[in-house]
Amino acid sequence: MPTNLPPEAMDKWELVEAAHTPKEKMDAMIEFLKYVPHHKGTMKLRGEMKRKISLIRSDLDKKKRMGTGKGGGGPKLFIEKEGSAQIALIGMTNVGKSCLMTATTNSKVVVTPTPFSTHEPVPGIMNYKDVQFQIVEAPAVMEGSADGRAAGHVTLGLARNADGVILMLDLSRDPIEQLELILAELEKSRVLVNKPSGKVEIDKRHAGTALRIILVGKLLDCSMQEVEDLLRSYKMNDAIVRISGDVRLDDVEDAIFETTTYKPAVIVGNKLDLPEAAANLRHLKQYVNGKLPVIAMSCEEKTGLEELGRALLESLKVIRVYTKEPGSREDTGHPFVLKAGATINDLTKNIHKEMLENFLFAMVWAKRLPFNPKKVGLAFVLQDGDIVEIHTRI
Ligand SMILES: Nc1nc2c(ncn2[C@@H]2O[C@H](COP(=O)(O)OP(=O)(O)O)[C@@H](O)[C@H]2O)c(=O)[nH]1
Ligand SMILES: [Mg+2]
Repeated sequence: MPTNLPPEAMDKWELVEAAHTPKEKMDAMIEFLKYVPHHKGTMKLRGEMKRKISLIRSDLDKKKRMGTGKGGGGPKLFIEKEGSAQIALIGMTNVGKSCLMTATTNSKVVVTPTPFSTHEPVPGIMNYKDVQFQIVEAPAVMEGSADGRAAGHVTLGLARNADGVILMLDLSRDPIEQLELILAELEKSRVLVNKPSGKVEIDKRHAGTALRIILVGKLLDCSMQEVEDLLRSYKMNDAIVRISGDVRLDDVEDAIFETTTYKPAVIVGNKLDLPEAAANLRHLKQYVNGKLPVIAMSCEEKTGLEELGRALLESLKVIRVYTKEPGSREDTGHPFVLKAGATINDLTKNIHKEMLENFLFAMVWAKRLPFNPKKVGLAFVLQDGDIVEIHTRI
């Protein structure tokens, strides 16, 4: 549903885009909101703006408190990323999130039958086959989290900021109800776990050039002219806009406000050791119907942990590439974790920029090759488990 904003709102939006500091941005957003009419089509936008305003506000408050030296910073909103990927652990209270943290990571969290005992995000590192996942336990989700209940802005902010999410359910209670509640709260804060059919990317770093729209996909309910008119109405006169897949005019507007983000997700059904759990797991799998991976486990009995590691690796689409010094017989044992589809070029750049300048060739050992090792160039596409030896001029 389109927002159909009045021209005054469009003018105010230009000030949001032009803001230099968080405070300026927050003030401009508050001003902008005054001109956004209340109707069904603007609900999403209003919600998102309020969320952003409250995030900036609590950040500024925290800085102020720390600046004057009075009291401690309040709940931590974001956790510094560590390891190869950050995963937000999301679930209702008492499903076993803290238990999963103690079973898989080095973190010291408290497992208790008391509901809502984890108020702040708690990070821990989980090692899986040489990849380090940073798991962050988020405060429990409940109905109304997206509107800020029970530290909801912390929980959903974490999900938005992470590289992926674990949706954790208690299999001894109705898992479908829990999943629907979590997905509804995530969706209200515009964090989606199912791949969108299309993508709109707006690159605003091209001030001074003309507006360029590159269409590789299909516009479902509008023409190119309408897309251009919409962008210009928000004063986007010098951006590069890439549209791929199936896209609606609504998606273009979403992209202008940077509202929707997509996160890879793994569903975890916990407490498989309890009665009813097996039957509930069957219902859950039927309901999810292969759209997301479902891992069953018992944190208490420590089963299903291996499967979780594998599912995370697959959903995040990362690969492990091992390197070896020329002349050495063994690889270093510490892989580089790269995005699937990465090439020798990406790997070399990752090791050292100078290495790329002096690159001669690489030797690759891989199961899929008929002869090992194979001499390759920068364009060679790597796969999980490949071993590489890079030869340079110096
Ligand atoms: N039977 C069973 N109980 C579990 C399991 N995992 C957690 N629990 C229990 O569920 C309760 C809540 O666990 P906790 O990890 O604190 O949940 P959180 O609120 O999601 O962090 C505790 O009493 C745990 O002992 C499990 O796999 N099986
Ligand atoms: Mg907990």
